[in-house]
This record gives sequence, C-alpha cells and structure tokens, in this order.
Amino acid sequence: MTTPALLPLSGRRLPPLNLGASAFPHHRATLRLSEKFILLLILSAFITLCFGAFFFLPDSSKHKRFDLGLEDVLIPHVDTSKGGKNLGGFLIHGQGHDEHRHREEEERLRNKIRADHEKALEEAKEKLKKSRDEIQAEIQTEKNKVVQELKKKDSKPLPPVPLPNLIGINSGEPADPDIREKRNKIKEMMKHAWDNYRQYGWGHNELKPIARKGHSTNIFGNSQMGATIVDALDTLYIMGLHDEFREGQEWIDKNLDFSVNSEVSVFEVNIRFIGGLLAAYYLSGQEVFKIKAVQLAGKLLPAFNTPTGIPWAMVNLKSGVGRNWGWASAGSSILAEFGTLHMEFVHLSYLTGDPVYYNKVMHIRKLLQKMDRPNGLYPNYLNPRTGRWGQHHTSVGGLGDSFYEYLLKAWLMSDKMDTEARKMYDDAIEAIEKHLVRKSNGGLTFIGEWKNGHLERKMGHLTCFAGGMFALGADGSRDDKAGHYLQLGAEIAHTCHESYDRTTLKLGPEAFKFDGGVEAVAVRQNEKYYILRPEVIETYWYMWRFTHDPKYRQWGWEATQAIDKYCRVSGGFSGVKDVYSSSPTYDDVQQSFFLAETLKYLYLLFSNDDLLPLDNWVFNTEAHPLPVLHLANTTLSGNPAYR
Ligand code: DMJ
Repeated sequence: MTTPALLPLSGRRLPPLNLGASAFPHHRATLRLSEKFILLLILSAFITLCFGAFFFLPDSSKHKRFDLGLEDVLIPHVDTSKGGKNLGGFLIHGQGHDEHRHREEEERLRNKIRADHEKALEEAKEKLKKSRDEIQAEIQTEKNKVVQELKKKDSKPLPPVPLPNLIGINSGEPADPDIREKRNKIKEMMKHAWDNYRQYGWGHNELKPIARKGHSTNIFGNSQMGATIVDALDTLYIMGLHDEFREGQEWIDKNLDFSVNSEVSVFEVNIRFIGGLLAAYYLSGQEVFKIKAVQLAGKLLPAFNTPTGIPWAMVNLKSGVGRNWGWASAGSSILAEFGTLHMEFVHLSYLTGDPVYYNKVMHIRKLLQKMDRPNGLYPNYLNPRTGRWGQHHTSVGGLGDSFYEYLLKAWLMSDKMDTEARKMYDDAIEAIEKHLVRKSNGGLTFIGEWKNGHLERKMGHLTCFAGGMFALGADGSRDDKAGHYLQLGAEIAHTCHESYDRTTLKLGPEAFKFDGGVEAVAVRQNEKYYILRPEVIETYWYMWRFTHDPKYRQWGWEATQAIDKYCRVSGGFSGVKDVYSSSPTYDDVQQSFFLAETLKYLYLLFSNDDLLPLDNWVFNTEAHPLPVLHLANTTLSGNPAYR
C-alpha cells in the first residue's frame, strides 16, 4: 500500500512514504487491513510530530538547516546496518541513547543557528553605521568583482611571449683604480647593510640597526614579508654578491608567502616586491622570482574592484578587501600610488600573456585622459568612488612624483612605441614648468608645490628625482627641446646638491625652503631628517650618464662619505633626525630602499655605462631595472594584450 506523497514544511518534496511489504516484513501475514490502517495512522501522527518539531524551530533554522548539516538528520537514508530502520527512506533510530544523542545534536545546531543569527545582526548594525555612499560603493565593488570573475572565466590565457634581448648584464668594472676603489667601498657598505640585516632582522621587513632587531611599517602590513631581501636582490646581483643573492633566493623560495591576512600598500608592494622580483628574474633567469611576482600580482588585483577601477591604496592580501588612507583627501586614492603601476603591470602581462594587468593600468590611463586638469596640472588626489579629483594640490614630490616618472618610462619601456604616454608626459611637464618651476633670489632653480591656486616655495628631497627625469626625457622631447630639459635636469641637480652642502652633515633634509631669505634650507624641525633616501643620488647618476661631467661623481662621493660617517653604526645604517646638528641622533631604521636604490645608484655612478645601459633598461621608481620591450621586433606587438 502506498500513501500519498508528503510535502515537508520546507516545501521540499520528499519521496513517497512506503508502508507496504518492505516496511514490516514480519507482520505481513498476521495483520488485518483495519489494524494496518490504525498503525498507519499512528505512524503518520508520529512523523507529523517530527516535522512539527522542526517547523517550530526559530525562523532562521528554515534558512540555514541544510547548510548546518540538518540535512543529515532529515534526508532519506538507505543504510540500515547500524541498528536503525529504513522507514520509507527515513532513518528512525531504535536505541534510547541514539535519541538522546539526536536531541543533543539538535540542541547544538539550534545554538549555532542562534549564534549565527546574532552575528548577522551585529554585522547588519555595523553596515548601518556606514554612510549611504559607502554602502553603495561596497555594493558596486561587489558587482565589479562578479563581472571581473565572469570576464576572467571567459578569457583564455594568452601564450607567453619570448624574453626580450637582455643586454648589459656584466660587471661594469671601471678601468680607473680610483673609481674602482670608490666602487668597492660602496660594495662594502652594501655588504655591511646586508650582513647586519641577515644577522638581526632576517625575514623581517626592515632592520633596526641600533636595537638590532626587525622593523616594519604599516605599508608592509603586519606580516614578515622580507621586504629588505626582495628589495635588495638585484643590487646584490649587480654588485656580484652572489652568495648573498642565493641566500635571498632561498628565503624567497621557502618563505615568501602571500596568503597572509595582512593589509599592505598596493603601491609599495608593487614597486618594491613586484618590481624587485621581476628585476631579479630578468637578471638571474631564476623562475622562482617570476612565479612569486605573478602570485603577488594576483593578490593585488582585488584592489581595483572600485566603482571607477582606480585602485584602493591598501588591500588585504587574504580577503581582497581594499580601502584608502584615512588622511588622504576624503578617502581619495593618491596619484603617485595608482599612477605608479604601469611598468610592472605591463611586464606581468608580457611575461604571462595575460592581458588582465595591462588592462588595469590602461583603464587608469584612459580615465585620467578624460578628466579636466586645473591649469593642465594633475591634482594628487582622486576619489575612486566618484571619479572626481580631491583637493587641488599638485606635487612633483611626495603624492605626485612617480606618476610623471612612469609616463616617461612607459614610453621608454615600450621602445618608444607608447606615444600616448609620451604625450601625457610632455603635456604634464609643460604645465609643471609653467606653474611650479621657479628660480630663487639666489638663482637656484626649484620645483614648488601647488596648493589651491597658491605656490608653496618648498621642495622635498623626494622631488629631487625630477632632475634625473628631465634628463632622461630630454631625448624625444617636444619641439626638440632636449638641450633645455638636460639643462633643467642639471639645475635641479645643482639645487639638490646645495640642499646637502648647506647642512652640517652634508646630507640633505627631507624638505627645504626658498622663502624669506632662506635658500635650500629646512626651516621646520620636522623637516630636518635624512632617512637614507636615494633621490639626489639618483639624479647625479642620470646626469652622469648623460653628460659625464665629473662633478656628479664628486657629489656622489661626498654623499657616500657622509652616509658612511654619520649613518653607519655597527649594526647597519640608520637615518638621522637632524642634518644640521653636529651630534645627530639616529632614527634606528635601515630602510629597504637604502639597499634597493641609494647604494645601487651610487654603485652605478662609479661603474661603466655598459652595465645596464639606459637604451636597454628602464629603472622602476624603486631602482629595479626592467628591460625595454622591443615591441616592433617581437611578437609582442601582435600580442592581443597590446591591442
Ligand atoms: C622609494 O620607495 C621610491 O623611490 C618611491 O618612488 C618614493 N620614495 C622612496 C624612497 O625615498
């Protein structure tokens, strides 16, 4: 006999309840029809009771029960071997302690449902605290994520392209014994910095050379990602410190892991880690560096899931959740951060054949091209939700600097094929020259900062990189103004040298003024520090390569001696808090860029030009050399990534 199918309360249709022969085989002969009917009624009542019990569970149980494993209790069960009976597909346990266990299990599940319910309520309350805009932005971000995922599924990976011709990976040993000696001194400084990091800070991001322990800042998140190792690799390689290079490689191979619950700066991780890994790959040919770079890049991609595609400043490597710095003009993204991804991302697409990286940075460029620019200047802040500029501040130093650098370098790196980037660079520096470049009363050329229609006559140490940039961009400049830009580069180099020369330690302050009789000198106490930065030496090196004027080597040597004298301690190198004080105090940080940039540029300044020639290599903003991609001669121009 077969009863009508039962509809459980969840609406899920269950198999018909079979109370025929297979249900009660032993009683078949003796039971009369009426007895069968009564029995059927009792059983139906019992089953209805079971369903009722679940029906009166709290609401959330209805939604969650399958997720929580209730299905295991209710779903048809065919295994009767463990003391239960298969009653038309439902397992009914015959033993008392089984029922007890069953109840306990139900109780446990109910408690879990309640806890989940409360958690969801808490989360909802948190959400309600956010502004409408923020909630909308989050929804949009989620939508973009889904769209990106779908696109990803649709687009097949492209075949990898051949490696570019790598020229100039040699010793660059100078013939002149004096120059050789100076270069050796710089190599010895690198070894001192590295050995102490290895001894006291190994695996940490940076070193505290006085406390002799690891150091980190929020740009690297809260995990030990060995920033100094990754940043220093190519310098070690260039200097021929191969044992040290191998130690670094081994650490990276075994320990560098990006699945960490850590919120990092997209920009810093890109320029130091991806740039460092890519350069190490190109120089050494070791696959591990390429693999790690691509893995890491994948972790940065969720940062681009914003309503505009302008990435967040920070991203959590595990969850992919992004956000901006609290201090940046009403939650804006920063020009120098989202505008300093191009070189590395183009190389990632080049090496993997996957256009995703290229598309991300080209999207940023297209968006910037469409925007109005006050006086032709790019403001430092852009809101990634609205796509509108934040405060109208423009700087060639902090917050703006490397955006301009990467426009020029995008063009150089493409073997001068990316003329769009060159045009954007030319337009930008024309506006910068018109509105920000000035001469002081004492005849020093400086680059000020534009703040809401007012020029602040202050220049940062960071801005000093621009001397090198002007020189690098001279060739190929609009209206054949190569001579003009080389001259401008030389003037900036001179001003920045003055900022060093006018201090007690012969090391440059963080920022210096050209106002009220002050010329290239820091005025505020909190601008008098030197944290082992590279920009002035970077400019000396570019100027040396383009002019071979011996003064650049001389200035570079002055800086080397000052660093060795005032920043060297037995546990490494430290920044100093006041370059105007004859008894300086240390900040106790050996920055990773000291090994990546400062010492590398110094070493190159005292090497032959055929070591990493500028026709074949472009240095990223953290001084990691990436080869020029000769688009015309390779399959790259035909690579769909570039269409
Ligand atoms: C480096 O990390 C990079 O050069 C960046 O572009 C800005 N400045 C620091 C070093 O000063």
